[in-house]
Amino acid sequence: MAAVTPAQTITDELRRWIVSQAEAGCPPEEMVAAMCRSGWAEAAALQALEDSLRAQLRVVAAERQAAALPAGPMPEPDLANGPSLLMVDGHPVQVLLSMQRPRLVLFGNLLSADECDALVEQARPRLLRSETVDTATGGSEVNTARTSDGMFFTRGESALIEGIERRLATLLRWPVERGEGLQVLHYRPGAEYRPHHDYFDPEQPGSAAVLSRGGQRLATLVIYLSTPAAGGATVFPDVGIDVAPVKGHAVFFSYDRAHPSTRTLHGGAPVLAGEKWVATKWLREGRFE
Ligand code: PD2
Ligand code: ZN
Repeated sequence: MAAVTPAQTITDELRRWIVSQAEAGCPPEEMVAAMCRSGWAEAAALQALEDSLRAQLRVVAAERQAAALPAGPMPEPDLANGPSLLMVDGHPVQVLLSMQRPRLVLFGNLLSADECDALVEQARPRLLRSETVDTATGGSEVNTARTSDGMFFTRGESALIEGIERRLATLLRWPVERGEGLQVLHYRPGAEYRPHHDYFDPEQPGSAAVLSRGGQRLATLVIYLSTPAAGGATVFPDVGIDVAPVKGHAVFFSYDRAHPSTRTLHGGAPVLAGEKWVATKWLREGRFE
């Protein structure tokens, strides 16, 4: 049995450990005994077990409900015939990996090396410390969970941007007007983006303002504009997937509901050496003006 966190707080890591042990058939008394050996009081360990497993039951119930619901149209590449190469507006894009839950596709050569370099050079003079949406107000704020620099292009603002947006719209079969402007992020060594979901939580008071402009986010495309020497993977902790950043590659993932059951929790692992540049495209339910 793997080691457990030696603390009395129920961290996400501890929750995942409890769920994985339970799924592997470990009896509850063995989990409690392991936690007690790591310094937990027995009553607190029992409570942590109960809370974590109840929360997991709610996730499973929501997943079952979601599976029974007819989904609306979603951004989605045409992989019906299992292609390893897609010709998109005359540009060859490799399909390197496709999985269903989370819905995730890894593309190769989505952008050429020259397109990546040109995007970086157009973004560089406009970079500012990245901000995230303040869930209370809907405004944006500097956040220690995101230590990159970033900027947004306006849709169609240059011939380069317009061409890339057209290619993404064709690839994902989603109109340009239903996409946010491309965001470029720059991570230096040590910079990271801690795990989060990209959809807006409808329960948060600040979400109304962002949802009023184009509706919910349905999908994300993270395009790698550089290959850092080490680190900087885009990680999906719910499913244990680390996508290595490779210049020109892109990871696409979609979420048909604003819920963790989509398994789209993801983050940018710290860059260990070199620099990481990405361009992110978010696709919305409605027109984003
Ligand atoms: O740069 C990344 O790998 C990354 C990770 C998580 C980007 C985003 N999220 C994002 O732009 O939302
Ligand atoms: Zn993200």
